[in-house]
Formats: sequence, C-alpha cells, structure tokens
Amino acid sequence: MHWLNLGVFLIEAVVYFSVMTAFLHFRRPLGLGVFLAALGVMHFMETYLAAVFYVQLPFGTVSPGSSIFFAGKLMMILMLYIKEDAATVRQPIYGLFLGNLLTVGIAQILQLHAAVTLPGGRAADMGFLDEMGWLMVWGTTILYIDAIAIILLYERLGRFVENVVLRFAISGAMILTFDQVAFFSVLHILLGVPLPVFFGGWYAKLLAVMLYSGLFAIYLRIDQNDPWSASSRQIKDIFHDLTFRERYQALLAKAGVDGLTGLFDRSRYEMDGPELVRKCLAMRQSVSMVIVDADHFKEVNDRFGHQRGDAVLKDLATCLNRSARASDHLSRFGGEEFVLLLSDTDHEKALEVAERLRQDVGANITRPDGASLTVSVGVATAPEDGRTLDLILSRADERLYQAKNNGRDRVHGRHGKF
Ligand code: GH3
Ligand code: MG
Ligand code: MG
Repeated sequence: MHWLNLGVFLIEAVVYFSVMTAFLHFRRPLGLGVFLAALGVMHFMETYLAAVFYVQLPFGTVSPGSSIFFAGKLMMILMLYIKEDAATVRQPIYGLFLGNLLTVGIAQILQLHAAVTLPGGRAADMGFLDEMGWLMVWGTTILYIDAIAIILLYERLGRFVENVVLRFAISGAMILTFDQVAFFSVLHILLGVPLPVFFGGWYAKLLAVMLYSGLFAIYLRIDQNDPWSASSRQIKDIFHDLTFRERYQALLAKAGVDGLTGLFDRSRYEMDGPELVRKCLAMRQSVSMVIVDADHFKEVNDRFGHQRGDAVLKDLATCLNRSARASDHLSRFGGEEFVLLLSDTDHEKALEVAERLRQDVGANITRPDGASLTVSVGVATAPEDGRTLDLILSRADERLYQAKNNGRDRVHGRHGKF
C-alpha cells in the first residue's frame, strides 16, 4: 500500500512539473499570464491539501500538497527567474504574498455570516475557514522568504557550481529544508505536532526536489533545440541557461575588451587605471607604467597587408599577456601600442620587467618575412614621476619617444636607456 502511494506520489510530481513547465515554456505564444494564473490556482490546491490530505509513504506520513505542490511551486518560481529576470519573477512572488493575505482576511470576514446547511445536510466548514488564520499568515511569510532566498542562493551558487542542474537541486534542497524547519517549528510549538511528521515531510520534499531536478535536466535538453523557447532578448547562445544577471555580467566582461587581441581596450584603461594608481599610492606602494610600441609596424602592413599585420599584433598581445601578473593591468592603448600597469612595482623593477618583455618579443615574435619584431618601451613610475595616471602616461610617452629617436628596440626609463 505504501508503495502504491509512492507510485501515485511520483506520478503527481511528473504531471505537475510537466504541465507547469509547458506553460512556462510556451509563455510567448500563450502569454505569461497562463503560467502565473496556473501557479496561483495550484497554490490554493496545495494549501487545501496540506490542511486535510495526508498519505502514508514508506518513509513516513506526508502531505502531497506541501511536498509535491509547494516544493514544485518554488522550483517553478526559480525556473521563471532563470528564463526571465528579477522584474518578472517578482510579480508572482508579490502576488502570492498579497493574495494569501487577502484570502486570510476574507476568510475572517466570511465567518461573520450565519451560513445555511445545504439540502444534502452538508454544513459549511467553519473550522476550515477558522484555520486560515495565523498559521496561514506564517506559511505565507515563509513562502515569501523561500521564494526570494531560492533565487539568491541559486545566484550565489553560480560562483562555485557551474552545472545548472546541480545548482537547481542544491538550492531546492536547502530552501525546502529551511522551509520544513521553519514551518514545522511553529506546528510543533502551537499544535504539538510530533517529530516524525517533520522527517516524513522533509524526506518527501527532498525526494520531490530530486525528481524535479531530473525533469529539469530533461527539459533543458529539449529546450535547447526548440525555437519556441527563444527569449524576447533573442540571445540564443551559450547564455541560454544563465540567469539575467549572469548574462549581464558576461556582457559587461565582454565590454571594454579589445576585439582583436582580447586585451582590455582604451576605455577600460581609462576606467580602471586611475583607481589602480590611487589604490597603490594609498598603500604607499609604487606603481609603474610600461608603454610598448611596435617598431616600424606600418611597414609590416604596407608589405604584407593588414591581415598579416593583425596576426602579428595578436601574437604580440599574447606575448605581453604572458608576462602580466594577475594584479597588473594590460591594455591595448591604440593601434600597435600597449600599456602595462604594474602595481606595487618600483622603477628599477619595472625597468627589468620592460627589458624582459622587449627581449621576449624579439625572441618570439616574427614578422611574415621571418625577421624579428622589435618594440620600443617607455617606463614611468608613481609617485616619483607624478601621482596621477595622466602624469605618468605623459612621462612614459616622452621616454618612449626617446627610445624611438635613439634607434628603437630599447627600453627608456627615468635615467635614459636601461
Ligand atoms: P615606429 O613606431 O617604429 O615609429 O613606426 P610605426 O610604423 O610603428 O609607427 P606609426 O605609429 O606611425 O604607425 C603605426 C602603424 O600601426 C599604423 C598602422 O598601419 C598600424 N596599425 C595600427 N593599428 C593596427 C591594427 O589594428 N591592425 C594592423 N594590421 N595594423 C595597425
Ligand atoms: Mg605607434
Ligand atoms: Mg610603432
């Protein structure tokens, strides 16, 4: 009998998840209202079931209302968030919260009626209306917290767990555990509900989350090949399973990056540079600038064409990038000019870095004719050469000019050639 109950329990979960996911999936042609209204209707069903309907499963007495439908609703809210964004998902979260409060309020008013007994002898269930009181308010409050927390947790987990399904499962399991503890404590204190009921309900919620995560994984597979799921933003690439915030961050990371070399671009230099200088100076550290300009690069373009020139520039950028530390800031300042900002680095150290760079480029980067590409380099250091990014840039630039004028393929610092 317990196993039969378990079978029916699983069928309920599959039916609920599949139909609700279909509503969510076809939200463009159907309108999102279909999904949201269904979520609200199911919410009433689950509240009713949680109050009156319990079944015996192999691991305890559970309410399908709370373990399948309540757990399912939270997972649906999370899926809506993944598919859309915070502005959208906030609508059902607020709606459920306010709708529940309205239900409680109306239930109180209804009890003022002198209700009649129906012809079949069925009396109005005033007890049920009465129960829709404080317990319901508490449940509603937890639901509100759950819905926000599951989204925040899912976002946070993104830093540690790449797999979307795993994140879905972990967030669900953690939030439903919290929910079970929060709701059960009150049941236990107010109504003396015994401990086994806690564990039965908890296991059932975890079982439902596992099942939902499996179904979610299947759905993602189907979803990836389905034109209906196209978001209104028309981003149909790898960002598909990412949340709106993650998509936004990915776009931000792409902004400020030079398309050819993949290094930061000039705008990023202007955005991050002053801050880097300020931070180092605040900590009484030196910060150095190394400006690198490819020698006779115009000739490379003129002789071999722009495309071959681009390839050489890419190689040059890769070579420079290899020597940059994580705390440094390397950007493409302009055509064939690069700026490396070295945090916590004094002038002597920066000259050594620059000289090593120059030698690396000479040894590793070749032009299409097989000759070595050479670079000229200017170095300046804050605070001695000035305390702002612009000041050290103009010093470094002057020294770069000196390097060019003195024959190229060399590093110039404060005291001339290195
Ligand atoms: P030098 O610095 O040694 O004085 O000579 P140069 O020929 O490198 O000097 P200049 O600054 O006058 O010319 C830079 C050249 O770099 C101009 C342009 O042909 C080339 N260049 C700038 N940006 C790009 C780019 O994105 N792709 C390619 N292929 N070439 C570029
Ligand atoms: Mg130049
Ligand atoms: Mg040049």
